[in-house]
Amino acid sequence: MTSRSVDSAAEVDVLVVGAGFSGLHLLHRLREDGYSVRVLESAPEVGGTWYWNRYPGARCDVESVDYSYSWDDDLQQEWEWTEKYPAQRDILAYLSHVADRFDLRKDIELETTVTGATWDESASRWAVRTEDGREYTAQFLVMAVGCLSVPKEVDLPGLEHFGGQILRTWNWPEDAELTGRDVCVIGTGSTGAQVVPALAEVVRRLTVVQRTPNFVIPTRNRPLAEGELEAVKAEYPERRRRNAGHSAGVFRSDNPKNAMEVDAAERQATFQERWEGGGINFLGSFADLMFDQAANDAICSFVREKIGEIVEDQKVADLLKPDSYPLGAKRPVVATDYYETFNRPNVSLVDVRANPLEAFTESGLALANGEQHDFDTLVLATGFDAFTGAFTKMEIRGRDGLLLRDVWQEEGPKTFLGLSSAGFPNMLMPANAGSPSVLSNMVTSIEQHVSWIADLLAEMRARGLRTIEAEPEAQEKWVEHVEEVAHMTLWPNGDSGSWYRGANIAGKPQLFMPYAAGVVEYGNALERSAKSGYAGFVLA
Ligand code: NA7
Repeated sequence: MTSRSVDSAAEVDVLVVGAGFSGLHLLHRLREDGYSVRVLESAPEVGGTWYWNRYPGARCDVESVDYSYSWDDDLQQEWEWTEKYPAQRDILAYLSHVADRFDLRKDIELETTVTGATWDESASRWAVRTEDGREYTAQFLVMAVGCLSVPKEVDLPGLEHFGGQILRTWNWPEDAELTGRDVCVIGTGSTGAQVVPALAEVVRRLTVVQRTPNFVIPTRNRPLAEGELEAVKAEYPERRRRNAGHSAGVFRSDNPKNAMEVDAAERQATFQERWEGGGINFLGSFADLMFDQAANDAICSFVREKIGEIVEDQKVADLLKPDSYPLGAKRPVVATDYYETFNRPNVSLVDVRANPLEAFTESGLALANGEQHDFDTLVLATGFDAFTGAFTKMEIRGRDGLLLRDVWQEEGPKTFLGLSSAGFPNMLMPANAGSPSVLSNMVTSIEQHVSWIADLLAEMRARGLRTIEAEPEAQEKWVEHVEEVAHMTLWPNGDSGSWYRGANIAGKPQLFMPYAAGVVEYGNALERSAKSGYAGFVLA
């Protein structure tokens, strides 16, 4: 390893791509451990996904006090969250504060887009290239690029004919002004369900284009009550321990009972209580919701009834009711006043499943049955090339010129423990495909990985080892295991088109990418490998 102070920033021990939750934590931890670290970030500010996704209504569905770092007690005691669920601007302010407070900015290069990286066998180092022609070399390349950072290619027929303005939720302009406009939103996933109610309040007319309806759970966000934050702070270490001890990486008071073992009245009362409580806790109504089709059918029926009660026009309500997949198979959406928004006189729903979108015109869009909808602003909330997009976009060449894009586009993201891919030594991938990632509180999963990576690097330094890489056989077994575990649940079922398994993008290899066994089981697998001398990896 080179010494902590490097002569040239172009040569470092660890190069981290991305300055979101993972990148900032990695920089802090590895720098403390004595490595030279450089973080390259394409945005003009830190924050990762929370910098880019600044559309109206953007909010996290994990509680503020849990969607934050646990590794510095002063930080968690000082920071003042104001609402139960954090808005995008609050998370961004928090991450910006972390960057300042721990003096991280001096090792972060903003507005620096990595375009490729090549493994140099003779030097056992990565050579990393940026869009503006800079080059770096590093012993370790850590891809802290996020699971949802590259938008899906927009596949809308004739979009080039549309004459109005087009806004993208994943790169929302700071100065977007939509008051009094006629707006159309395409996409009703987590993003669409958040942006729709926020826009409905300011625009003149809002047309919502829906292809597949989603199950939308009410957030029930609220300001934190007096004393609430102080109470959390008083028991923070215990709270963080409980979070790390729950499969979702955030403590939920899950009901241990199975839905079909209680009578209909108890089932209804339980769903009702959790629906009123709001948020992702609704999924903890019963233990078997993701395992037993009948239990899942029961919670689906409950939500469909709610949609029917909330939405006044029953034709619209029926269109909003999902019926082709289990609740959870497509990422459950948590949003505020989503269904209520369809009662507003300025909002209309256009179903493009029964009546497909034929083409965009100068003034709007035309449907297959000849219907025309006019608007002056189009908002795209069409989703992401999840998990793999950030990797396949770059030219990453491992041993013998092996191109990661070729391997992953053919076979999907094959890794051991989600951390390393055979043929790409010293490239580590925190909280992405092959680990619990999006099925957990991302911050808990990131902390789990950062501490494991820090231990790994310390061990390699102590033993004078230069490289680590997934063993091909262990990798094959891990990918099979991830798939097998997913198939023990209802997650991969139904006609959901879910990005969990690459099904939102035509031609993308379909395999279930996050590890469904959860943070605790996964942590055990990490520990087993580390304790047995990093079994499943080749160290040299
Ligand atoms: P999602 O969940 O992938 O949602 C994208 C939405 O866009 C979804 O409703 C899609 O319908 C719709 N879409 C995409 N392409 C089209 C076309 N061509 N025509 C009509 N509708 C289309 O992305 P989000 O950004 O909402 O959420 C991603 C995650 O980010 C979220 O879960 C959080 O974790 C953060 P479809 O379902 O494919 O029929």
